[in-house]
Amino acid sequence: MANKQIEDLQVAEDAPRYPDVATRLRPGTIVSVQQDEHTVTLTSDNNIELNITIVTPDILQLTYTTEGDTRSDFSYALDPRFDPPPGEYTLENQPDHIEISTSAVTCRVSKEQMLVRFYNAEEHLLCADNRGYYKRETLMKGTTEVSISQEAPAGARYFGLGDKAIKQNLRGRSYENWNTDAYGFERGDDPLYRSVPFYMALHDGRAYGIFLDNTYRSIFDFDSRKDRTLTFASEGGKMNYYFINGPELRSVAERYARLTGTPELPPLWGLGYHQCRWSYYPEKKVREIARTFRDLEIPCDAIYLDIDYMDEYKVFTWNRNYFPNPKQLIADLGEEGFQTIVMVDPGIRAEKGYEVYEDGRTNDVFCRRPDGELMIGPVWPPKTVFPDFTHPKVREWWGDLYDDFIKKLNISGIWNDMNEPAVFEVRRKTFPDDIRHHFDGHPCSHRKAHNIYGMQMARASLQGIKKHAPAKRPFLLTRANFAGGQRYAALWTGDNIASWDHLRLGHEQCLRLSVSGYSFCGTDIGGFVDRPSSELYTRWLQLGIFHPLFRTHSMGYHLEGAAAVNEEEVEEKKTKETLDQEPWSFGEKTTTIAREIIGLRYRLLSYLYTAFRQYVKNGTPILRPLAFHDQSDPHTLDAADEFMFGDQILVSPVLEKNRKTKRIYLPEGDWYHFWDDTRLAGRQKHDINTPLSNIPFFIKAGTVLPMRELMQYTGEKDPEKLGLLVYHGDQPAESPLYEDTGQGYGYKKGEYRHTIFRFESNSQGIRLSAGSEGAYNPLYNHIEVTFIGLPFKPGHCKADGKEVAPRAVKRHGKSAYTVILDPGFEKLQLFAE
Ligand code: MIG
Repeated sequence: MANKQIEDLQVAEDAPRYPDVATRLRPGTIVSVQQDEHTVTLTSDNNIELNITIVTPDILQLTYTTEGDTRSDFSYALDPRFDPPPGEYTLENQPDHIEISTSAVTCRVSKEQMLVRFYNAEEHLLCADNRGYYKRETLMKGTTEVSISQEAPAGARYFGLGDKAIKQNLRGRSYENWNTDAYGFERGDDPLYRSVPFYMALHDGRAYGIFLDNTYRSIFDFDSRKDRTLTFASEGGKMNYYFINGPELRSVAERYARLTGTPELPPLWGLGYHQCRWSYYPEKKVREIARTFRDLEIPCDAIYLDIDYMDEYKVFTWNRNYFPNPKQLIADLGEEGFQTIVMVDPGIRAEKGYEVYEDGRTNDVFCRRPDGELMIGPVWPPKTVFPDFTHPKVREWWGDLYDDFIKKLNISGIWNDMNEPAVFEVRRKTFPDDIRHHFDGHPCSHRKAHNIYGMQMARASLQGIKKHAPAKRPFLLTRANFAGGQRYAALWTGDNIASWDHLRLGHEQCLRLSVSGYSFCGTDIGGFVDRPSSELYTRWLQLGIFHPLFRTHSMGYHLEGAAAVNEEEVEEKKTKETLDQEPWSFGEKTTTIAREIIGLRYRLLSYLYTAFRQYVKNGTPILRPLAFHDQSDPHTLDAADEFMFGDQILVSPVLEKNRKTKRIYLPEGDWYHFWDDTRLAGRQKHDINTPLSNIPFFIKAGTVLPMRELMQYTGEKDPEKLGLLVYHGDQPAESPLYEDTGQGYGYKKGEYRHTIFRFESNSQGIRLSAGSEGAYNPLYNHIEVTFIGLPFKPGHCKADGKEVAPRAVKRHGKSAYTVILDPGFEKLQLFAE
């Protein structure tokens, strides 16, 4: 019920006045029910309207409006390409409630107070309002809160919410979504760089998700007061949320990712190893780093130029002392197989005569204060203006700035930083609330646009890169982002620290991001702030193999977030210690291990690429906590370290110092220890050794694991062979393999090959078949199949009707067998002797 704090005041001459007056609204009784093809509209006696829209049978959208709400269904988060058939629904008007049902869910709304409950098709209650919808507005500020309070039943667990730096289960605390430059953040710090107002709940073995599509600062409280209440709230706008049905955690994550979109396939080199540093300069240094990778035979595909390549931090310029001929440098690096990625910040130096600034003024692209003045603030340059990326014309203008970079200089990748947007000197670290934004034709203040500023910057950058190099697959990295921004760019978790806890945090954050729609993520390997020990660096690099973005980065001599560094201080520091963080900077032993680790990533690239394609197509998170593998097994819920990398690899990284052994949990199925081929039973714990030389990971029995040929960079040469490791299992199993040229868009015209390997076994032998579709012919000329864990000694072997001879080989002191096959083989049978 509407409850005005101050009501029925007699306006007398001496009527009291107040600094502000608040109105609190809760729904009264439903007095009208209307329906059209996909939406039911319920209206209460105090004029609150609840619209329930059937998006798909598994996804319902709920929006609440009150008098004064300007209606707009505009959303940056939703993927415009997501256009599924909504499916049918039925509506029942019962004495005390309204019931809306699809084939998968029922949404029941009580007539008193409009309380909402969701049930599955078997009528199990999944999710229920306790106090339901609430809105607070004040005379001076307008809407200050829209929220929904639901029950948080005992035992329910909560996942998702983007990049929060805590363990998986969100329960017991509240979190804020407000993009923040969080240099040197620590465990539990909140908010961080990005906002993904989406979470998944798991209760009684059933999962569902809630996505709050509202860009204002939002608060998610997962029973922080221990009163079994979950509240999600925004500081403005409309209550607009999606209920996403499961029952598997995995399918909730997939549905969310399809609703908000996935990126295109990256270039294959984007999944290679990347080396970064704040900053490699001058040019000689960049060449030396590149050369060293090749000399030491440590694979690497990309090298980054951080802000020091610019002239006085002016975006789209070069410091000609450090980089006299960028075109030549980039071409030479390209010759050696290095892609160059450069940083571009949103802040533009406000300086007469600087072309980008002048041109931006002419085109009126910069953010303004309510009274029309430009928003000027300090970032790297002392006076900086900022494009309003929420304007389509500004995005186009911005995209065109990349013309020279992409076309003339042949830069392969762009790195967008500081787009929270970050502002120096003020404690608030960003724009004032009242800065104006276009918001694609829905003008608003920064309160509404803040959280999507970085996302729209990434969108503008991507648009420009693609426009100016339409034949190439783009590579873009961004720091800030919002739900749906995974469509535009990869991201890294920001300015972390070289500590053991940060290694664990990075692991937790990447899992969390991945199940929140954001698979293309990684951390600054080794830590951005401070220097890791050789052991910490090694363990971090090992975890990095299994993060889609695989990049070492560090701040080097840039002290404590200082702006331009004093050269003398740097020189002094250099003589005292080295802060280098290249794979060879930690002594010979570590260099050897690093070479092996990075090499392994390159051999696993076909597997990762296949998982990436599955993510692009179906929204399947590449990284998943074990609960997403088998939520019916309570042990998976507590497995903090173990995670799935794709469908068939389980990883248990070493996240602690000096660990010689580790107790791990394996879920249902049988698993092979990658490093010694022992077969381990699932649904139990195992003690394993954890030598520094490798990271424990396990392959599901029945898997056909593709192993790419080792190369120094992804496009070094045409591979001669593809390896297939066949891990024997008792159950039939399928393994996908996706292949294409790794670059360009030929795959969209059918130039790809998607193969499903089927593995079956019985007491007489095994059968392996391959079914492919697509017009691409892989470049290798043979396949080397290795059978691991055979429970019998092989006798004869037939491939597509022809006899082939298995060769016995020793692997990790155990016997395995290999056969050589044609790339197009369809059926192989291996009989027991
Ligand atoms: O305030 O460009 O997170 O990766 O090296 C520091 C310099 C600005 C922050 C990024 C970091 C980058 C650094 N930038």
